[in-house]
Amino acid sequence: MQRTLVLVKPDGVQRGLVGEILRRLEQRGLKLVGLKMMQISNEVAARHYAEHQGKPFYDGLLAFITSGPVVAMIWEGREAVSVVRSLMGTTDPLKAAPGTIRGDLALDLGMNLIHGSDSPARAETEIVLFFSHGELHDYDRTIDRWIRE
Ligand code: D4T
Repeated sequence: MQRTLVLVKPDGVQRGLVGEILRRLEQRGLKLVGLKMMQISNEVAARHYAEHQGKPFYDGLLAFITSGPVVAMIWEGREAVSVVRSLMGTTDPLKAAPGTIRGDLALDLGMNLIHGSDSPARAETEIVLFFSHGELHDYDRTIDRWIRE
């Protein structure tokens, strides 16, 4: 079973889209194993977006992600990383397909509502960056027998 980090970014919180985004992930059958509202520190933001350091949009990206509270979540399921990425839509909402979170709810690359880990290896790093072990929940869902064959 795979786990992935999802962030509802500050624009999603401000626009009241936390419930809508959570609903889409939940209804797909993914299992929520961690959830919290938090303000991302400059240090965590810099580690999270280290791959973008030096790019023209880096400073704006850090200012944006630390500008207000986010909702951080860990979702579990088969192929959870790619399932979440496909539900999110492509990075630029203008190019994101209708039916995806970004394709239905966003318009701007710098305000693209949601983050999802982009590989299983990244997911493992990001989960540890955002959550302590005690904040993650192992539990059985009776409904899983109707989601997984
Ligand atoms: P995140 O990491 O936020 O989930 O987005 P993606 O995984 O979909 O895309 P990314 O890492 O390539 O970009 C990170 C973040 O930077 C913003 N961005 C990106 C931007 O403002 N201008 C740009 O030109 C690019 C490429 C949007 C998402």
